[in-house]
This record gives sequence, C-alpha cells and structure tokens, in this order.
Amino acid sequence: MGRRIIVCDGAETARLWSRIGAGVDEELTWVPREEESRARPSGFRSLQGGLSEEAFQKLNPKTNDEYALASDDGPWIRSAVREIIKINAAAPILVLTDVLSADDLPDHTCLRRTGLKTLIRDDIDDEFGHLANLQRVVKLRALLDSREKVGILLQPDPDPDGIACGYALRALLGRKRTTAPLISFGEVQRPENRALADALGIEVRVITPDELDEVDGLVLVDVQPNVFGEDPPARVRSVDAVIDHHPERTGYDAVIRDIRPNYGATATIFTEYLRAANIEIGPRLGSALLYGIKSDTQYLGRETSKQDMVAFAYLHTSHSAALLRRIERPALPIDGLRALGRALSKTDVRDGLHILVLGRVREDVIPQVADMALQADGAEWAIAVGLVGTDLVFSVRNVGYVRAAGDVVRAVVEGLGVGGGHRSMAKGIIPLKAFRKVYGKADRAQIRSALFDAFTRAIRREED
Ligand SMILES: [Mn+2]
Repeated sequence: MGRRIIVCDGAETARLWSRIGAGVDEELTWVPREEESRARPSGFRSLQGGLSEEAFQKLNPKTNDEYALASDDGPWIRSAVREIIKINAAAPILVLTDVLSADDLPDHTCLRRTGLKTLIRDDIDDEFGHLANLQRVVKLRALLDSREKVGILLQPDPDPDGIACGYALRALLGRKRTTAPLISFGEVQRPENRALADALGIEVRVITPDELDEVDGLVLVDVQPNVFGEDPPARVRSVDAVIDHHPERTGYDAVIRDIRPNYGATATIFTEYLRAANIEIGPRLGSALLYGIKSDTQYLGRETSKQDMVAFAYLHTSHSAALLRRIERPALPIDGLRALGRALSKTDVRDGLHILVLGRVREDVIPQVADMALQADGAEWAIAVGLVGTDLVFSVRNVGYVRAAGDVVRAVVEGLGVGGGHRSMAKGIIPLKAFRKVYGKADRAQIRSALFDAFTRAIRREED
C-alpha cells in the first residue's frame, strides 16, 4: 500500500483535519491562503509554491499513493487534479467538499466525491438516532419492569415479523416465557410461520380476550387494536405500549407508542432497539429478526426503507445460515417426496408453464415444490398443486418479469375458489366439489390440463 497524500485548502481545513486525527500512512499537506503563510497547522507540510507539479514532486510520490483534496473551491480542486495527474495519470483522488457538485469537478476516471463536515455530520446523526432508540428502550423498561407478567400480543395467525418482534421484546425486557408470554387471539397457521416458531422453539399461546386479565402489562407488537375487529375488547384499547409499522390508527390509548409506517418491518424497529441498548444478538434472535424483515419486505423488495437495509446488514453478522435454511426450507415429509417423485416422472414444460400435480400431500410441501419447479429449464411459471382435505391447493411462482402472479391466480379461481398473492408468488384454493362441477372428474390428467388452460388464458388476458 502507498501513502495517502492529504492536501488541505487553507489553515482552517487543515486544522479540521488534524482534529479528526491523522492515520500513520497519511502525509498531511496544506496550501496556505494568501494571508495565512505563517499560520502553519502543526503536523502539516506546506506545499512549496502552491499547487504545482514541482511542489508535489517534493513529496517524493509513488505510483501507489492515493490523494485526498479538501476544499470547497472549484478552481482550486481543478488545478490540484491537473497537477497530480501530471505525476500519475491514473492517480486515485478523493475530493472532500460540502459545496461542490459533480459538475464542478474535472473529468478524471478515478475520482470520488464525498462530504467533509457533512461526512462527520452523518455519523453524528446516526449516533443521535441510536440515542433516541435507547431512550425508547429505557422508557419501555421503566414502564414495565415492576410488572409481574407482561403479555406480548401479536396479530391472529402471527407472521414472522410479529413472532420475531415478540421474541426481541422479551430479550429487551430481560424476561422469560413465563413472565413475558407471546399471546394471540388466533393460532399460528401458515406453514412458514409455524416453521419459524418451531425452529426457534417459540410458543405463541392462543387466548380469549377474557384471559387478558391474567397479565398486568400489555404490549402490542406489529399490530394495532383495529386488527381485532370493529369493536375490539376494552382491555386492548388501553395498553402500555404499541410498537408497529402499519399506518397509525386511532381509537385506543397507549402510554408508549412507536409507530413507523415508513419501515418495511417492525423487526427493523426492534433491531434498532437492541443495537442502541447494546444487547448482543444471538443466532436465534438474529435469524428470527432477519427472517421477519425478509418476509415482510419480500427480500428487501417491496416497501423497503433505508433503515430496513441497515438493520438487515446489521443482523446478517449474527444470524445462523443453517437455522434460516430450516425456517425457509422446512423438512419435507417422506411421502411428500414420493408424491414429488411421481409428479416429476410426468413433468414437462409447455409454453413456459411447469405444472406439477402432487396428489394428496401435507400443505407445506406445495410451496416448496413450486419454488423448485421454477428452476426447470424454460419455465416462466411454476404451479404446484396438491390435494389438502377436500380442496385443491396450488402455489404459483413466476420469474418476475411476467404478469403479476396474484392477478393471474385471482383470474384462475374466479367463481371457483379463493386466491391471491404478490408479484412473483401466489396461492389459490379450489374446493374439489367446485372443480368437479366444472371439469367432471378430478384425476391428475384432468387437473393438469384444466390448470394449463386456465393459466394460459389468464396470463394472456393479463397481457392484452
Ligand atoms: Mn410486519
């Protein structure tokens, strides 16, 4: 590595730099402004004769040296760059300025611009952000520490974001499952949500509104009372705290309210809390929060804020890849694999559609098969369908640059069943009875050809 040759415009800039402190490999130089010639900042060499090739030559430059130019004066920067590239045409140059824009700077392939005072300002603002989060944590603890049992209420059929946040709140409060139970008015249903709870060993207790009397503290995470119906139970309309990222609702009281609708996940708020409070995030908590952000933002795609990105990166160092894999790819049952084997033996991709008919399977097998089916050569759409109870359940995936999967599925199930989803993932349910009424029988061949026709029609209709 070469040196960093720092060139400051005037004594004031040089003094600012010396307050930041110099690195061992930094050569500090300055160019005095007219009236400053005797005010040499300590530690700085004056560039003899100003910005000239000769002055730079006296620094004995090497080809692997890097340069930093600190100035808000356009002509000063331009002449500095001009002289430096006489010495090394490919010199890497960092320009530190709070005023000049890209247009003010000379053309040089290896030049970057950043702030000087604003660079420090950004760090300070970040630190005050952490401080504000710490303050919220302190208030939460002060409010709840004296309570014997704090209920952490999640939405019915809690999703990964909610479950992860409940788990994080328990860690923040330094409590156990007995003194800070995760509670909900509806059980964890969706297979991927159950996979998270199982993998982390988290129990969500289903309770009735009456049972809320058992807790003497109540915190709502990733949810607000309006979710519990038009006329929510009185106890949830007056709570200790609400921490959420959904649009702010009215009609309830909370001592502490931290609602950030611009965030993609409540898990981002809790990551900031944990970070501000200097709480070490272990692999289980790290994986849960990471997965919470990932699933609420669809892998940092939909409605993702900068804060979600920062939290995701922060969690990435503490999560467990093995644990995350177990959550995202739950163990497949053996008979599910056999059903997949039978479906694969008849597989083909026609007009970009890959349909796998599984027969009777456990429901969580279906989305996993759909994920895999999209990997088939030529597949733009993957549809995995299985028989669950008395319903045909299908999961749909697409490559993303085609029509939205949710819209296509809604068109396919119209008048037959229910369905919906997002841009590249969707799910549909058609009762067998309804299917038979329209298509006669429901054997594999019939299901395959009926879905092929329905999807082809729906995709084409969408494209018109
Ligand atoms: Mn959420």
